[in-house]
Amino acid sequence: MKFASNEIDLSRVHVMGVLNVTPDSFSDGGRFSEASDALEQADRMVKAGATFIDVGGESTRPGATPISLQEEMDRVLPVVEVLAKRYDAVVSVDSSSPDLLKEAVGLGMGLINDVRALQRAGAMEVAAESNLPVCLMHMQGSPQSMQDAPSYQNAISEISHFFEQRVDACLSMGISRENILLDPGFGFGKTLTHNLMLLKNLKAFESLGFPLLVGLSRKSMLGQITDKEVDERLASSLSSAAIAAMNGAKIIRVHDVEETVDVIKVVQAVLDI
Ligand code: 8Y7
Repeated sequence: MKFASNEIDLSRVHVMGVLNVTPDSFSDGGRFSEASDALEQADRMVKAGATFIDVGGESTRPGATPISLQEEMDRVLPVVEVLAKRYDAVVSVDSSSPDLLKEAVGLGMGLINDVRALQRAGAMEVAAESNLPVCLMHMQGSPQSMQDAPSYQNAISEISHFFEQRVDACLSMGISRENILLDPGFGFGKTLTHNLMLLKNLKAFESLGFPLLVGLSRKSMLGQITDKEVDERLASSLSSAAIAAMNGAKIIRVHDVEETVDVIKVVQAVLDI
């Protein structure tokens, strides 16, 4: 798949490093809110072997207060520009805002990572115009309310149905089939049981024919299982990365890039035999 100037072989498993440029992001506590701190963090992730760096300025943590578009643009765009100039890694942008995404195209963004699956007015048009790959993530509800009472008759089939609908909408807007990735959205309107079922049955989504991206790193489902705080979830994050990669995920979105790269090397070696 071609991400701006970068051709990435998605028959193999890749690591995406999370770069939060949001002051209230739950796991970094805002330590990387300053652009220069963000750049140091990005530097470490690239050197540790991240294929993608996912830059985000809006916290989608359950219950987080929405920020203004101007604030999101001020945080994200300068970082995207510098990273795209400085590194070979693909610069992914975690945003649902069409105006921001439009600006980011010209600054070297390589992937649109939209947790709202291009459902905001104008977002699909920007994605189509950009010719860039887009990750369509499933979420039940909105970040404000999604963890109130997640409910499914059958999570796998409902999420698959959502994917089919969003893919059809994208294709009819002129987004190319070759530019679509899917993500079941761990923790986005899902109970622990839903999340575990999705992780165990990830291959069901693989059969839709699009590469899978997943994010499990430090998420509350891991805290529920291990009874550990967010800064004590490295081992559980790594085990979830290994399971996801064994079950077909091609891009694993994580905070701890160096450790996850080792895990993925082991999984890839097994997959290659
Ligand atoms: C995901 C994500 C977040 C995810 C994709 C967190 C932006 C919450 N999670 N994007 N973003 N998939 N594609 O805990 O699971 O990192 S934010």
